[in-house]
Amino acid sequence: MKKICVMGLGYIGLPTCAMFAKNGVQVVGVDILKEIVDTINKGEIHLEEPLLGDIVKDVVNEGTLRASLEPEEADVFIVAVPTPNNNDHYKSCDLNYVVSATNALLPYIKKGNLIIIESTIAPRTIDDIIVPLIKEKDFSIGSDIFLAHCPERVLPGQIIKEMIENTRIIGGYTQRCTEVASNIYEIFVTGEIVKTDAKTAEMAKLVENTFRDVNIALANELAKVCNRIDINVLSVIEMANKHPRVNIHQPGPGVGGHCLAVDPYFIIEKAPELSRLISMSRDTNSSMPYFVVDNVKKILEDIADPKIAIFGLTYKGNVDDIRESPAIKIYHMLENQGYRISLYDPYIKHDRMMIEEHDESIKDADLILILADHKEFKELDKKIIKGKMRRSRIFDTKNIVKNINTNDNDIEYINMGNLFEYIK
Ligand code: SAJ
Repeated sequence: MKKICVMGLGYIGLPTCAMFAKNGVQVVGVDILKEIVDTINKGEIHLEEPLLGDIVKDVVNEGTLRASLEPEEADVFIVAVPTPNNNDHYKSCDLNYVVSATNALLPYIKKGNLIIIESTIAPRTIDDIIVPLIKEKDFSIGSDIFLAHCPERVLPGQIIKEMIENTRIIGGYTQRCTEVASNIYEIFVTGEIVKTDAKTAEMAKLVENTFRDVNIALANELAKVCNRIDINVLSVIEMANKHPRVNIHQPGPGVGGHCLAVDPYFIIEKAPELSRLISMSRDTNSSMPYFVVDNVKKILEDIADPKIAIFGLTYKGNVDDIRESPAIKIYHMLENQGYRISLYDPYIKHDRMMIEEHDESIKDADLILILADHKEFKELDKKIIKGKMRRSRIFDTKNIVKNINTNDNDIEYINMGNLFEYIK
């Protein structure tokens, strides 16, 4: 059986280690942070993801997974390190971690080895950046050693299930590389294995998230337009989506996370003058926190020294992840403008932020501002809201509340649909 060395033990690297180890492969997971390495060697995990903790515990106990600060000789090397945006004009792809992880593993490479880059990378990175690094070692790629880009496409919160069941794109530098890499994923992937070349795989991964970002931007733009001309955007989207070939996404307070808010820029950087639609969609989605703050101001215009209870700070519902979260941005903007604010989020631990209990957070508040679609917000306790708030008003930017609606007489319920009635 083969041995695999995985560089990076984050949201993708660790589940990848766990899945190979669970299927009997010897795995060494490498990370630069000692705390992470120590945690995993104890059979514990440092991030929240259903099912992952149990699998890691088992494979560490069985001895198939081990963590280390240094890479070691193996048959297959997988690079799964972050690729943030550079702080430049186009927010281009920062390849520093990918390049340094690749350089770190090169001294351990032998003839016959396979290197896989799983990190999301700008199109042509394998051809233009990684191949020259490997060629410096005098290896011939496709015969001595093999190289492929195999992007992951898993959804946080269901990583294990999706890692097994999703279609997997395998983009080899040569056809032989594609074949060799496909054999590895066949160890645990039950979804379809799609074989292509490296640059097509790079672009396909970016385009998936760009598709979603552009469609959310359309929904957000429609929300702005409809509220300008007194039309309920949520009804419009619901109706339009009854057409069999229409699927408009949902408007909201903006787009967060480490994928949709990051990946489209990697396409833009390669041909900025040709990617106007992608660029404008990014701008539209990034403008939504300002739209929310402007309208909160209007909603609260008639109240002296208002208090806002923010419900949900994560970048999306039912996760504890606040990376690139538009909710955090909105919170800081409102705070800077002098509003009294309390925070409530059932997914965030109290010591991480000034999170209060539900009842405490809405005490004397004039507005509940919902910014994440956590399932706990579907049913709100009307009695407690009526009893505790100074003014019973909700602005639900995610349209998540189901037991209170715009016709409610006791509680003023505002969402992206009827917002125009409150901001004139
Ligand atoms: N959002 C909206 N309106 C919508 C849908 C989402 O405003 O109609 C917002 C969410 O609230 C959130 C953001 O978009 O702030 C992104 O959420 P998401 O659930 O669309 O996606 P991510 O970033 O959690 O994960 C995406 C997934 N990609 C696609 O669905 C095409 C996932 O499959 C990828 O693996 C992941 O990016 C990634 O790693 O690239």
